[in-house]
Amino acid sequence: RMKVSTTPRGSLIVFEGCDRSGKTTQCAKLVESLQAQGEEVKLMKFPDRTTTIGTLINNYLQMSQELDDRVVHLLFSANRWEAIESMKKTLKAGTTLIVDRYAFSGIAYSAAKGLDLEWCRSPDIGLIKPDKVIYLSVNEQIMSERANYGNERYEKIDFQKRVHNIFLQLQEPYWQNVSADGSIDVIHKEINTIVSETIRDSKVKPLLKLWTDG
Ligand code: T5A
Ligand code: NA
Repeated sequence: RMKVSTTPRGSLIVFEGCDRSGKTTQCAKLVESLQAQGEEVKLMKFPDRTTTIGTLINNYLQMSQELDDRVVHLLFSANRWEAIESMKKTLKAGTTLIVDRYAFSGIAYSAAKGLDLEWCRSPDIGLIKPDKVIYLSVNEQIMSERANYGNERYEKIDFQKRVHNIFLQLQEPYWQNVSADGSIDVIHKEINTIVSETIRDSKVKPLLKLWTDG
């Protein structure tokens, strides 16, 4: 007889948003509070600049290298695919993944440069489908106040507005918009509630493929 694994799986929780919306800040606080609640949890971020592909992406973002828009788009996608087996393993072992950016950033930033949205989506079809996407949305006023952007390639207000508008077109039923205008702690509490529910609900659900299943 086949032995059926009974370990409840972990959840895939993705954070998306424009630059400086507070994703990294909120991911770190969330991981801390989930660990305090006794959850098995691991933090990841895309781009993962530590791999060979990630190094190419980093050079591009820091303007030390020019690449064709399509090339860099495919590199961002490949940087997710190279992580997929390890993500699957982690989730199946019961560990929740908190992921700072995913395929939706891939589409939003490339389409904001003028590439066709459906072309941008195709290389990421079949990645693991998130159980929840938390979209941190910042209003224009706050965005310009936090606009002491660094020197990376996409850190300009008008470009960020285009990115935000494309993110809005990508929303699906498993997305949750969270206003990122308030204090770090207020935003954290709202996120904590959403994520605790998601972890509870996804334990017995199968892992699905993004833009392929359901
Ligand atoms: N990209 C990414 C693509 O083009 N394609 C892709 O497929 C992917 C995955 C790098 C770039 O790559 C693009 C998108 C990006 O342009 P990155 O490495 O995630 O992506 O970018 P980072 O520079 O690391 O992060 P962000 O600029 O997106 O910032 P965060 O993480 O949203 O914001 P955070 O938490 O670092 O906060 C920014 C500042 O605001 C303060 C923080 O203290 C910090 O100083 N802050 C707040 N201040 C007031 N009130 C609050 N509530 C605050 N929350 C945070
Ligand atoms: Na970040």
